[in-house]
Amino acid sequence: MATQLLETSSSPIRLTEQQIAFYHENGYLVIERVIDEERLIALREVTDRIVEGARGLTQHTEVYDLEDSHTPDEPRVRRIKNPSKVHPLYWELSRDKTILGIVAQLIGPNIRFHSEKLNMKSAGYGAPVEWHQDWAFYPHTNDDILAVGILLDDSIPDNGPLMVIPGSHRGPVYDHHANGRFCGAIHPSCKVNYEDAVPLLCSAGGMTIHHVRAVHGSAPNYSDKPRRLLLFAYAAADAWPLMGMSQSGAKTYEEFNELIVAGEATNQPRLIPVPVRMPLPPALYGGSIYENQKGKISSYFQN
Ligand SMILES: O=C(O)CCC(=O)C(=O)O
Repeated sequence: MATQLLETSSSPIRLTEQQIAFYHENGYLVIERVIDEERLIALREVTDRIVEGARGLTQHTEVYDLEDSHTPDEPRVRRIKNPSKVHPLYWELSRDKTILGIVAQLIGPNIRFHSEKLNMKSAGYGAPVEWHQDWAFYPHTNDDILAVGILLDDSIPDNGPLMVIPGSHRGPVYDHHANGRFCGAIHPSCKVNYEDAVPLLCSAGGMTIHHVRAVHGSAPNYSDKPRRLLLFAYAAADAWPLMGMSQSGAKTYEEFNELIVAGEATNQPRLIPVPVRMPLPPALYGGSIYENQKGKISSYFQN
């Protein structure tokens, strides 16, 4: 696996030719030391405070996706939704020049922010995410789209690291339906080589990248170490969302263009021959991937 040591924060990070080739061949990359210690500590503090805000809640909200075992007295947060709308530290990170500079080397200089979440995977009970392709949730006119994952904690074999199946981004889009509805998890009948999966191990402050078509998932976290992963998805500006602009939260064309975080917008989508399945009819359970996947037929990961 490609784990690389590069310059720290604020300064640009230039990927080597090998790293770029590795990403295109395998559909993922791990880069150590992207954000510095000071920022990491601040992010963890902010995150702890936000989690504490889930005390007293009895159901999911616009901000919190709750573990099934959550209670109002013992808050258990599975995900902070749209973190950049919740705290400016996350917003700054989503527009960070070092991160966008890395993304530009993989999908080009014109970049649109697509979506985001902070998956908590808390020590002892953090929920699994069943195997899936992000592409099944948000197909576009081309697949120059990726998700960056900033590690707030070390990602180690035991704490439910994100796992990717190398090369799967060059394969089919698998069936993510169950009982005639989208469920955000790969159907058990699909032939996927799960035994090839690679855990994206990385120190806190480092970053994972996975291609929008890469098959990925993660096991529950029964260890005593948390694994918080802040995920930002970015698309080439000419990748047009087949499900419409609203998937990125944009109500108008102007709002859609406000999501450009580097380079320029375009009204000329680039079309390439990529396999697509629409995530329709929509999932029975909405709100997050964890809820979507409750519609699945069988589980790969035991919860
Ligand atoms: O947090 C993880 O391990 C998986 C994240 C993911 O794939 C998702 O939330 O869509």
